[in-house]
Amino acid sequence: MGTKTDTPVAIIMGSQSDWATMRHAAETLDALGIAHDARIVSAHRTPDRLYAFAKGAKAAGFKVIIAGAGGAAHLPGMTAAMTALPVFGVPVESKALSGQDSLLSIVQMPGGIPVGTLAIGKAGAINAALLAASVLALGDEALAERLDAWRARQTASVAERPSDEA
Ligand code: RP5
Repeated sequence: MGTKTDTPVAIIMGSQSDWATMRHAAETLDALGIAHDARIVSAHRTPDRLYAFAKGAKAAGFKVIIAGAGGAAHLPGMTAAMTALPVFGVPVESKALSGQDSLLSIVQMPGGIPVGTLAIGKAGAINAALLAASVLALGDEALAERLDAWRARQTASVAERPSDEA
């Protein structure tokens, strides 16, 4: 990994096919004004790329890593094995097992190597971004205010009663 970046969040995913899910993390970070860099890094198909990324992520300036993968989803755990940066894992919904394989692969880490595991699919991708924002907001008061405002808008958007039109 080359020059240092001011981009605090790396979004990595095992395949182009994961982007349909992981773009929700990117969009949520955009809404909060958090710079991010999205990359395809496969634990199985590009192991050397994974090694270079994970070993160099902290020195490159990243502060949080969001890692999405499906099926035999080793990407978040292998990344966490090679960096002490916080890693949030997003189980991508697989065709064969609806993402239950992804979820169990990501969540069942051995004690000592943590991956903060989110829900399967879009909700997990959104929440990974929000967790990344919460971590970064600890040292960034302006971001903390944007996050509070985002949550207040969400609260305000919930109607008191259901509508037939919705
Ligand atoms: C995993 O295999 C990827 O994270 C993806 O979710 C899954 C399927 O990949 P493709 O066959 O669509 O490239 O490594």
